[in-house]
Parts: sequence; structure tokens; C-alpha cells
Amino acid sequence: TGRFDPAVADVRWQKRWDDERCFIADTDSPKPKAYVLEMFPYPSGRIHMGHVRNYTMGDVLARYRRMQGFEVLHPMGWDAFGMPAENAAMERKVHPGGWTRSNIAAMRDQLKRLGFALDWSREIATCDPEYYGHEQALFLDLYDAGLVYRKESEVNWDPVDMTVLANEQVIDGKGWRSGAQVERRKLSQWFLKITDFADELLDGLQTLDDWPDKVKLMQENWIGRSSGLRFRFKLTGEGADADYPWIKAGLLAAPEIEVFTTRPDTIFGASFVAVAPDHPLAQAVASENPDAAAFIADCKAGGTSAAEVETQEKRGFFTGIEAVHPLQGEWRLPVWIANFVLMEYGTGAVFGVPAHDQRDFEFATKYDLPIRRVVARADQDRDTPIGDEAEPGEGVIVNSGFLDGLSVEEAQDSVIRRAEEQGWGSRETAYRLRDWGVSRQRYWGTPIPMIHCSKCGAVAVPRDQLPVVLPADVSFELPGNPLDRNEGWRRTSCPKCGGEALRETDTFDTFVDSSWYFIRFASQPVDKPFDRAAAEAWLPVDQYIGGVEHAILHLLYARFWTRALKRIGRIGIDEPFKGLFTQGMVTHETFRTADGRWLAPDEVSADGKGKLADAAGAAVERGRVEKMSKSKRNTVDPEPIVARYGADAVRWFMLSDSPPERDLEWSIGGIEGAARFVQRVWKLATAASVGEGEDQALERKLHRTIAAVGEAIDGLQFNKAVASLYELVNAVEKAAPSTTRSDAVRALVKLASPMAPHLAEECWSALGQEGLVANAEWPKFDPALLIEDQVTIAVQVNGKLRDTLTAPRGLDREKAEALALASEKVQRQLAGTAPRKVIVVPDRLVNIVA
Ligand code: ANZ
Ligand code: ZN
Repeated sequence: TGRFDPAVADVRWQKRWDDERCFIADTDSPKPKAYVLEMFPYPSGRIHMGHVRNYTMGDVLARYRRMQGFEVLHPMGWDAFGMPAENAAMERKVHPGGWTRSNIAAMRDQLKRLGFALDWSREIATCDPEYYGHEQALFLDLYDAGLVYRKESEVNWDPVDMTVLANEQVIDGKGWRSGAQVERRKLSQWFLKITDFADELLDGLQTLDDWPDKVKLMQENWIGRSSGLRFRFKLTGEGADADYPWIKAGLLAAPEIEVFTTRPDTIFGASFVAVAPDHPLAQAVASENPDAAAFIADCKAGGTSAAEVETQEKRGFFTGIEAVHPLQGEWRLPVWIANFVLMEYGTGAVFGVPAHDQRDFEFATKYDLPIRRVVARADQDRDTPIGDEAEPGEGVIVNSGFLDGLSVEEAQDSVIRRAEEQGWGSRETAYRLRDWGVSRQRYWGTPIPMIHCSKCGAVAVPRDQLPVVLPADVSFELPGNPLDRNEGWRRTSCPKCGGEALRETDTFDTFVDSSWYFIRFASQPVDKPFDRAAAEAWLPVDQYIGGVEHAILHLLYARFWTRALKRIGRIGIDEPFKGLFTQGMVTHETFRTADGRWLAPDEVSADGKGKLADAAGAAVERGRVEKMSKSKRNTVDPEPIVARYGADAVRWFMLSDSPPERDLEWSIGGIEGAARFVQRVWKLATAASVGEGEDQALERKLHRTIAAVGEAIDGLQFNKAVASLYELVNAVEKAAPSTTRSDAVRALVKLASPMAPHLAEECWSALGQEGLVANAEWPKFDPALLIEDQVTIAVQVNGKLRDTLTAPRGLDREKAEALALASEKVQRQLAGTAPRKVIVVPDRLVNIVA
């Protein structure tokens, strides 16, 4: 027998599983179904440790569910569109398609070497027309249902590279490649109406009991439902008269500004009104006033992301116009254009309350506007001055006329009621969530199936012309989207009027691709995106596992896409992912030189006194343990580790050291420990140890382990499952040969098989067992044997010992009496008569007087 040799065993069993089509999911199976899914990878070129950890967790659950008797769907595919492929094309002069496909081939091979129980027959790559063609069809279904529209929207524009940048390509307001100050530009883009689903998506979170609370909270905040008051201020002063040029020119419908507030209770604390730089009023002022125009242009420098806007210094421009306070007709509030007001939220205009809002406070301080307290805590009164920051908290209303003395909430209701009665405003719910702009000015993505005709406008590509295939002949010599320059592909005829027309050259945001791939995994007919019944046989995904970095966008878009498909009658589920688990990261030590260079661990050596230095002898400091990343140079490539130690040792280590939701620190010592454990199991399975008789202690240990491992895997507490198996191995090693010991070894092999499947198959076959352990039934436990502590109770009849019983310690008198009376031997003594008296000494004795 010798040592377990993973180099031989891994390949042998991977081939057997393949040959026997073990993990091919059968939709028509009568068994109960389980759908286990890990977030599919981006084909960057190589599998990293984070992938290994993620996919190992899913694999343990998938294999466990199969052994429990479920028909399991555990598929794999590739989120294959996206920018890195285009960057590679520009840098290395390779085609994004070729680059992506060779990465997929390499990574598929790496995953196969880890022995994952995947149904490879359902593999999907989102860059295949067989996939994205169906996506185009689904998009057109949503278009027909009125859930898609086109609108002007701002993008980040790099004026040097002459290209549109994604938000993540804007770093501190500058283009990542050119370093040029990014500008905002307006482009016509396609939007999906996710805001139509804002309430559903928010309320649906309540049904997701198997999701981490933190993820639900992040989605809740992202959707950001808040209720308040929407109302109009009348304008006065120069520029507000009915015959003023702006109003005449229609730049402004009426001399009014509509604002949205969540704090109508603070209305008497208002000291200014502010509009967004894109607000029609700001545009109107700019048409007359070059200084205003210059200020607005200035606001446009910098990125478009809300985070970017929020961190900027607050700045404004006074328009010369004034607003009339709706409840204090004599009060006039100056109207400003301000960079911190967003056009996309609420109405794009606010009233500012410096005393109780921090942004307004900073703005008022800078421009010397009044700061007026209208809310006071118990320890304050109406004259307590505001300190050096705003007080956003609760309290009693002061300095506010008819609202004085009310609580914040009462005052909010009161103001809203008055506004509605007097007709200048109404209660309103606002959402932070914006419609989803899906247009990307990029080549390597799904072509948006639309055609632009100068006569008919935007026209959908007819279904029988799908897929709109991405042309292969493109060049990346010039900046921008090569599709724009590909005249042969771009020029087409209008499906409506037959005239000359141009294809849409934008492609989908890659989040569209990942918003329905889990449905395509469940059902993949050739002629349509999915078959409803087959998809519903599997969905929702029972357990989805992935990184918390997808807590918002991907998971929200997938939830939206599912609900949109339901609304148009394509599928009957509300939520795509029943269970969600977000695993921790794989971390590793870092090293840094005095001048700030990161070094890989193998570039560092220690002298006799433990001082660290690089190859040239320069001093090196030990850095923190951080997430593996190329920039910190602390990554470890799984491939050589798997080649050296075998798949099972790597899998075992990935599960063993930390709870799965926490970070796992990579260490070679950990891998070596896992490899030693693999050999210990192998030794137990192969060392001859035939024995007779039973070993009750070991039997109890075994049954407790079966229960504990099952419970741990069910709860995704893989480290606990591993710890239980360590204990069982210790116990079996110590036990003398017996039939129980042989049973325990067989059960151990089954229990370890989800984590270390190659080892388990090898042991199973060495033990002379039939078939594959992957197909074996999960061991069952006897609940009676789980009872921790047993006592022996003597049963006497008229003072004479007649029986001894085993019972759990601490059994109460009544139960002990019942147990004793149920004994056959006692019954024989009593011969049908009722006992005169029963004396119980807990945990020791039951004496029956007949
Ligand atoms: C007056 C007020 C007084 C406000 C106060 C807050 C505190 P949430 O809760 O996130 O929905 N606001 C409204 N529209 C805005 C926009 N387009 N850009 C920037 N700020 C905007 O935020 C609602 C509050 O954010 C609103 O309530 C408004 O300021 C501001 F003590 O009105 B508030
Ligand atoms: Zn036309």
C-alpha cells in the first residue's frame, strides 16, 4: 500500500467521475433537487486562491447533497466579457476573443485538477453568441414590455485618450491611463427600469432569511427609500417675472422651484435654496450670465460617481433670485447653484438648513448664510447656539411658529398636512436607486440589438436576425470603441423602412451577462433563452456562494432581472437566490523595502539574527497580512501547490483553518498539515486491522461525528466539519481492532469524501467497497447514541436485583420509574399486578415494592 500518491489518484478518479458522468444533472430525475452555485469567474488567465476557496466550499456542499440523495445541479461557466480583454488587446496586440478563450481553456484545466463535482456539460461562456444572442432576445422582450428606454446621460470622458471611462477607471478625478482630468459628457444611452421595481426589491429582502444581514442592509441602503415632502417655492426678484426672457423662452416653465425634503419639520430653519448645476434654473441663469456658466462648467470637472461628488468641497454660485418661504410669506431665501446637489435625486433642488444638515452647515459657513436652530434636545433651548457642526438628531421643534413644542415626527406630519391642504406640496417617497444604464462604449461585450434610422429613430433588431454577432475584424490601434470605426459591420438597413441605418455600437454592461446566467445553467435549449418548466425545476438557487464585493450590484441586478422576467410572464419565481453565503478572503504576509517596494515572500531572506533583506542586501520590513493581490506581490499560485501536494490537501486546508466567512491566512505549514492528515486517513484505510467484537465508546464517537459533520456542512461551517473529522481520526487510531473500528473507517471515508474526494475514492476502493464513494449514501446516525452521558440503573423488585438499564444521566423520577416498569424482567415479576410502591434513587436505583 505505502503512501497515498495524489499525482496518480487525482487523475484516476477525475477520469472515472468523467467517464461515469457522475455530476451531470438530470432535470427529469424524480429525486428532490438541489442547486448549488458559486459566482462564475472572470477568465483573467489563472485560477487564484480566492477561486479555490470559493469553489471548494460549493463543492463540499454539492457532494454532500448528492450523497444525501438529492439530484444536484452544480455548474460552471465564464463571465467572459469585459475590459481586461481589451486592455490585453491594446497592450499585447492580441484579439480579446483569442485572449479570453485561451484563458478559459487554461482555467478550466486548473479547475478540473481540483476535482470539483461540476456538470461541465452545461458550461457557459458569456462571450459565445449562443449565450449572448439569447440575452439580446431577453433584452428585446423587456423593451417590448416598456422596461427599456433611451436617455441622455453623463459619462466620464477622458479628453486625452478621447474615450469613455468606467467609474473604476477614474482615479481621484483623473483618467487611469492618461492621468488627464476627467470631464463629464452627455451621451444617449439605454436604461433598464430597475426603479419600477424599487419597492419590490426592497420588500423582497424580507423573504431572504438565508442571506447575510449585512448584504440585505447594503441593498436596502442602495435602494434608499425615504419618505418626505415635495413642494414648490415661488420665486421673486429679477429673473422671476412672467415676462422675463427665460420664462418666455421656455427655459423655465414657471417662476418656481420644486424641492424634496425628508425633514419638512425643519422648514423654519431654511436659510437658502440650492439647485444642481444641471437644473433647468441653473441652465437658464447660465444662458444670461457667463460667470454662472463658468461655475457650472467647473462643477463638471471630476468624475460622475456620487461618492466623488459627496467628497468634494462644497461650492456655490448665487443666482440673484430669491424664493418665498411657503409658511412665512415675508421671508426671502437666496437661490444658489451648488455642487453638492445632485440632479438625479429627488427634484434636483433642496432647501438648506445649516443648523441640522452637515452639508448645508459647511455651505452656510463658507458663504456666511444664517444658521438658525429649529430642533432642541432636552438639554438645549431655542437660544442654544449651534457649535462647529450641524445637529442632525431628534428633539423638540423651536423657533418655528405653529410647530413649536412638537416632536420631529409630529412636525413632519403637520407640515405635510398643511402643504397638502394649501396645495403647495405633497407627501412623496424618493429612492436613491437610479435606473440602470447598460450602455458601454466598449467593443468586448454583448452588442445592444438596436438599429438607428434617421427616419424611424431607434428600431429593435428583428428576432430572426439575432444574434447580432460581434465582428471579429477590429483594430485597437486608435482609442475609443473600434465598433464605431467598423463601417462594414455598422452600416445596415432599417428593419422598418428599409433605408440606410446604423447599428448601435455600444455593448451591454457585463452585469447584464451575469444577471441571468444561473437561469441558462438550469435550462439551455438552442432556440430560446430557457425553458420555463426546466428552469423552475431547479430555481431558485438553493445556495449561492461568492464574494461580498458583489453584495450590491450583481446581486441586485440579478434580483431585478428575475423579477422583470416574472413580470413579463417568462418565469414564476420572485427571487433567484434562496441562500447566499459570502466567504472571506485568502490573505498572506507582505514584505516591503524602506523605499516602499513590495516584495514577494521568496525574494526575501533572513540572516542569522532574523533581519530581513532583499537579494541586493537592502533592509526589508515585514508588512501586514493582507488579501492576496498582485500589487502587494503576496499572491500564491494554486497550480504548483496542487501539483506538489495534491488537490485534496489544498481543498482540506482551504476549509480547515478559519470559519468560511472569515479571512483565511495562507501558509505552507497549513498545507503540509493537511497533507499529513491525508496520509493518516490513508493509513487507517489500508493498515490491516481485522478485529472481532464491538467498541461502544467508538461507536458513540462515530455517531456523534456523523451528526456533527452533517450539521456543520448544512450550516456551511466547514471548519467545524473538518475539526470533527480530526477527532474521529484520533479516536479510530487509538481504538483496538473491532468490527466497530472497521465500520468507523468506512464511515470516515464517506464523511471525508466531500472535502477530500480523491483520497476518499482511493480508500473506498482499497477497502474493497463497490462503486464510487461519490455515489454512496451519506451515513446515518442513531440519535440514541448521541446522548452524551449514560448511567446504569439497578432495578429491584422487592429488594432483589432483577434488571440493569442504561439511561441518560439526570433522568427524572417519573421517567426512571416508567423505564423500570417497562422492563420485561420486571413485568414478569409483577405478573400483571400493579406495584404498591416505587422508590427512585436518581441515576442509581429503582426499587419496586410488589
Ligand atoms: C431639508 C433638510 C433639513 C434636509 C435637514 C436634511 C436635513 P435622504 O434622507 O438621503 O433621502 N436632498 C434632497 N434632494 C437632494 C439632491 N438632489 N441632492 C442633494 N441633496 C438632496 O436625503 C434627503 C435630504 O437630502 C433632503 O432633506 C434634502 O435635504 C437633501 F435638517 O431637506 B433635506
Ligand atoms: Zn427607418
